[in-house]
Amino acid sequence: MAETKPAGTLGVAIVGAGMMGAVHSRASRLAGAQIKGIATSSPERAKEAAAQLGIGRAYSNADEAIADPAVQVIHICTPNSTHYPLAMAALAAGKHVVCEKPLATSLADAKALANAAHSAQRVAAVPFVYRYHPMVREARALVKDGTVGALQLIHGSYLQDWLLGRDDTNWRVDAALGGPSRAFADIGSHWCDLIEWISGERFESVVATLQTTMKDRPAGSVATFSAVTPDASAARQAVTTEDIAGALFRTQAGVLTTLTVSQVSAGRKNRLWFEIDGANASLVFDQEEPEKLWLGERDSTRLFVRDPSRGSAEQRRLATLPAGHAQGYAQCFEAFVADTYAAIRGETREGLPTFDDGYRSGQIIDAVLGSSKAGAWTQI
Ligand code: SOE
Repeated sequence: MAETKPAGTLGVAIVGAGMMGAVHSRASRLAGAQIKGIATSSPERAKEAAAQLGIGRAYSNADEAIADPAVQVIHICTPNSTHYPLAMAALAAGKHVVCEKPLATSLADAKALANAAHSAQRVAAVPFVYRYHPMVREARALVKDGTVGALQLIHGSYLQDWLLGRDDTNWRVDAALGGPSRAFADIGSHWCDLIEWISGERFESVVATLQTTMKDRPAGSVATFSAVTPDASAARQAVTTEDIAGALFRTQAGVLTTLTVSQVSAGRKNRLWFEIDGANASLVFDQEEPEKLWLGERDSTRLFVRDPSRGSAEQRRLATLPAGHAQGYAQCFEAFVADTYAAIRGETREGLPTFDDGYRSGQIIDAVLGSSKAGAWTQI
C-alpha cells in the first residue's frame, strides 16, 4: 500500500476503555489529534466510556472503528489476546496503529504483525514508554559517548504489588486473555526493552524460572489496578501464569544480565530499577524516582537531575518542564504518542518503539517461557 502523509489534524479511534484507554486518549488529544470515537467490548460500555472521556462517538464494535474513513490511527488498548486480530484488521484497512504490549500472545503472531506493518507501510508503534524518561535518554547518551566504558554487568528488577493478595485479580491472570506469560510479558518486557535500547546490547541466551505464588484467584475479567471486594464465596480460578520471574541473560558481547520480576512484592508499586556497570562508571535508574540518574565512579559519585537546559540533546528534548517540576509516566506516554504522530507525518524521531520492537520482545518472552519449561539455557 502506498504511503500517504496525512495533512492537517489526525483522526483517531480508541479501542478499549480500561486504564490504558484513558491514558491513550489523553496523550492523543495533547498531541493534537481529534478522537473520532471509541469502541469497547460492548456498545453499552462504549457509550459509557465515550461519556466519561468526552468522546463524541461510541462505535458498536471495533470493526466499525477500523472502517471509519475519518480515522487514520487506531489505538489498541484491549486485552492481549485481541491485539493480533485487531492490529491485523487495522493495518489491512490502511490505518496506522498504536498497539499495547505485549504485541501478541504468540511469537508467530508478533512476527506476522511486524511483517504486516512493513508491507502496509504504516507507522505501527508499541508503547515501551519508559524509553521516554529524559533520564533514560541521558543514560543512553552516557553509554554511547563512552562515559560508562565497556559494559561488564547489568542487573535490576521490576517489582509491583498490585496482585499480592489472594483476592487480587485481573484479566491478565487468565492465559486465554493475557497469554502464556503474565508478569514477564507485562512488565519484564519493559525492562528488557529498556536495557537493550540503552546499552545497544542484544540478549543472546537466557536461563529463566517462573513461579506462581498464588495458586488460585477470584474468577472473572477484572480491570487493571481495580480492587476486588474480598468475598469468601466468590468462584475462584486456577492460576497458570507467573507472579514472579527470575532470568539470567548473556548478551551477544557476553555481558551477564540478571533480572527479577514480581507482581507480588509488598510496597513496590511500579519499581523498574536497573544498574549498568561499565569499566569506567555505573549507572542507576529507578522509574519511581525518574527525575534523577546516579552515576558512580571510583573516586566520586554524581546525580544527574532532569533539566531542559543541561545534558544530552534527547534529554533536553524530552524535558518539557523546568527542573524541579516533576515529570513522570504521563509525560513519557505523551511524548511517545507525539513521536508516533510525528512519524506518521513523515518526521524522524529517535527511539520510537515499533512493531519490530514488539516482535523482539516476543522473542525474549518466548525464550523465557521455553527456558523455564526446559530448565535450561535457551537461545533467543
Ligand atoms: C500493569 O502491570 C501495568 O499497567 C503494565 O501493564 C504497564 O505496562 C506498566 O507500565 C505499569 O503497570
